Amino acid sequence: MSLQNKSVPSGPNTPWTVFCAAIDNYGDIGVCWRLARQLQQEYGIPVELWVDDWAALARFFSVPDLDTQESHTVQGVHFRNWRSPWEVSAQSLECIAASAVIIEAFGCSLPAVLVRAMADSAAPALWLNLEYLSAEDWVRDCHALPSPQSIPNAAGTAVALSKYFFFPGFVEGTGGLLREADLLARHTTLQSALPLTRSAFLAPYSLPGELLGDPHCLMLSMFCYEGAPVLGLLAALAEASESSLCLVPESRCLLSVQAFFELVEAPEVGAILRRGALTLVVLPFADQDEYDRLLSLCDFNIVRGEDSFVRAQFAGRPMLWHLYPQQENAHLAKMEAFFALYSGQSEAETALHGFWSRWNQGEDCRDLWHHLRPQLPALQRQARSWQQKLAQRPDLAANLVQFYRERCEETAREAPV
Ligand code: TRH
Repeated sequence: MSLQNKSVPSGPNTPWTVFCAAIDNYGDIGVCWRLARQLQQEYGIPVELWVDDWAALARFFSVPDLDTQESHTVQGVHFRNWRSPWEVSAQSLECIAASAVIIEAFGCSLPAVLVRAMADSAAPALWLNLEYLSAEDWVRDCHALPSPQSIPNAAGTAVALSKYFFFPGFVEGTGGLLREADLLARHTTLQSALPLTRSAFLAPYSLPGELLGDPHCLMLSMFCYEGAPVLGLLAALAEASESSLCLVPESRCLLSVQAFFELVEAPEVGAILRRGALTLVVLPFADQDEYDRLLSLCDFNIVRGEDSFVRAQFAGRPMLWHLYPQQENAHLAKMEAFFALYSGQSEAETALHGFWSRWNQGEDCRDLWHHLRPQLPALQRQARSWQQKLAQRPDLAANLVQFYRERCEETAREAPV
C-alpha cells in the first residue's frame, strides 16, 4: 500500500531530531522508533533518533553487534548512539540545534550543550517534550502548554526559549495516539482472511494438527511484567473445557511460565508446552509489524506499558492491560481513568474490569477467567467499537505536524516586517 506524502511547511528536508533515553524495558524506544518511522514515511520528514541504550535497541533489529555501532539507518530513520558524555562537532551541534523540531522523549533531558546551542541559534528548533500516555483528566489541561526556559547563550546572555509539553491521549484536546495510515487496513486484511492467516502465522511452529484444526481453540498472546498472576491464568486455561493456545513472546514473564510447567530453566524460543487444555508456545521477540500481526490474529491479548497497549486497541481485540507498576499504586488510578473511557457497565465489561483490577494488583485471577471467557464475544464487539472510535481522531504524528505548522505560522506573524 502506498503512503500519502503530506509535506510540512519548512520543506521536507528540514530534519526533526528525537532524543530517547531508555528508562526500562522497550516502550520508550518502541514509541520513538514508531513515531520517527511514520514521520519519515508519511510526511517525508528526515528524522535523526538519538538513543542511549543500543543493547535495548538491538531487540528491535536483528543486526549483529548493533550495540557497538555509532549510527544505523533503518527505513529512512537515522539512529545515532547517544553516548555519555555526548560528543559532537561544533558544526553538527549547530545543525541539530536548528532542526525543525527537537523532541525530548519522556522528559529525558536534552544534553546541556545542545540547549545552549539552541539559545545561540538564529532559528532554534521547536522544543517538545513528548510525555507518557495517560487517560487521566489533567492531561487535557496540560497538553501543548509551554514551559518558558531561560537559557544562557555563549555570550552569557539569558535567552527565552519555550519547551512545549505534548501529551498523547485518547480524547479531543490531547495529542492522540500513534497510528500509521495503513494500520487499520492491515488488521482488516488479516482478520477477514481468518483462519488462513492464523494458520500461516503459526506455520513455523510444529503445532499438533488437532489444535490447528480446532475452531473453538482460543488464541491468546501474553506480554506482561514479572509479578503478574500468570500462574492462576495458566491454571484456568489448562483446566478449561475448551482448548487454548497461549503465545508468549520472549520476555521476563517466561519465569512464571517456567514455574507453572515446573521447568528447570526458562523455556526457549520455539518451546511448545502442554498441560490439560492449554498449549503454550514461546515466540521470538518479533519486529513491530510482526507483533501487530500477532495482536491482530489473537482472540485475547495481554499487553503492557504503553505501546503494546495502544497497538492492542487498534487490533480491535479484547485485551488485558498490565500497567507498569508505580509507587503508591498510582498505576491503578491510570487504569481506572482509561477503563472509564474504554468501557461501559455491561456484564461483560464489568467482568473485564474485575479481571484488570485483580491482575494489576497481582491477585489470583483463576476464577475470574472462567467468568470472563464466555463474555469474549461481547467484548469482541466492544473492542471493535472502541477501535473505530479511536480511528476517527487524528493520530499523534498528524497532531505533532499540525502543532509544528501552527507554531511556524505564529512565528511568521510575530516576525518584524
Ligand atoms: O516494554 P514496556 O514495558 O515499556 C514500558 C512502557 O513504555 C512504559 O510506559 C514505560 O514507563 C516503561 O516501559 C519504562 O512495554 P511497551 O510500552 O508495550 O513496549 C514494548 C515495545 O516492544 C512496543 O514497541 C512493542 C514492541 N514489541 C515488539 O516489537 N515485538 C514483540 O515481540 C513484543 C512483545 C513487543
